Amino acid sequence: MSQYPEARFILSANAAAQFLPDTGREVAVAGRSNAGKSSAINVIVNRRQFARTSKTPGRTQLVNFFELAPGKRLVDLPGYGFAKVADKVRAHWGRLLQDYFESRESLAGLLLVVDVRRRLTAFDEQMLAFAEAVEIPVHVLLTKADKLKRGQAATALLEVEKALAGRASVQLFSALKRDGVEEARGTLNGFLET
Ligand SMILES: Nc1nc2c(ncn2[C@@H]2O[C@H](COP(=O)(O)OP(=O)(O)O)[C@@H](O)[C@H]2O)c(=O)[nH]1
Ligand SMILES: [Mg+2]
Repeated sequence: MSQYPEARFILSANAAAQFLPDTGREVAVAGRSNAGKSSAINVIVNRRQFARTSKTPGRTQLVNFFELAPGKRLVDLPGYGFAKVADKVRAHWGRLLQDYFESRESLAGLLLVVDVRRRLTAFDEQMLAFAEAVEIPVHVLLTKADKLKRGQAATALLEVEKALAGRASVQLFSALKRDGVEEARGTLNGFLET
């Protein structure tokens, strides 16, 4: 059962003019492509349909708005493998994200999805900088934790905690094993409510 039974995809935006009205509260979810963002969103919201939506070709480079409940939104931000994209695409991405972070009064927090095996990348540092500039809290999901042995995962968590140096809270997560889901949901709900 989804705790957001009315959750639905609303629209994809390629420019600030297309963003939804800036009312209520919303939480953004970001992650380098292939980090496991779509899988994390599905498990946290408990709606398989969300995966299909974000796998729609073309939408991975757009800002995707979902309504979880009246006045509460989840926003799936575009991500990519940092080294692979052309400068033009990266410039557009940067502008779109900057417009998003700077314009949204309703933005209450950021969930940053990071592959636990990669630690923090340049992409993640950029997202942390965007969030810091507008003073919103960030929670890092170190996902695919099932791919590491327990001790390795614990070490990764400590290393990332140290690298974050208080800029964000952080937890281990596995969409596959459904580990850390309650903690992630608690953080999402906290961002949407406070
Ligand atoms: N083992 C494992 N694989 C995962 C996990 N989360 C995602 N994946 C896999 O990683 C790949 C990318 O996942 P996806 O959610 O599409 O990543 P996105 O590009 O960030 O949206 C897919 O093959 C997923 O099945 C996880 O927690 N554990
Ligand atoms: Mg995805």
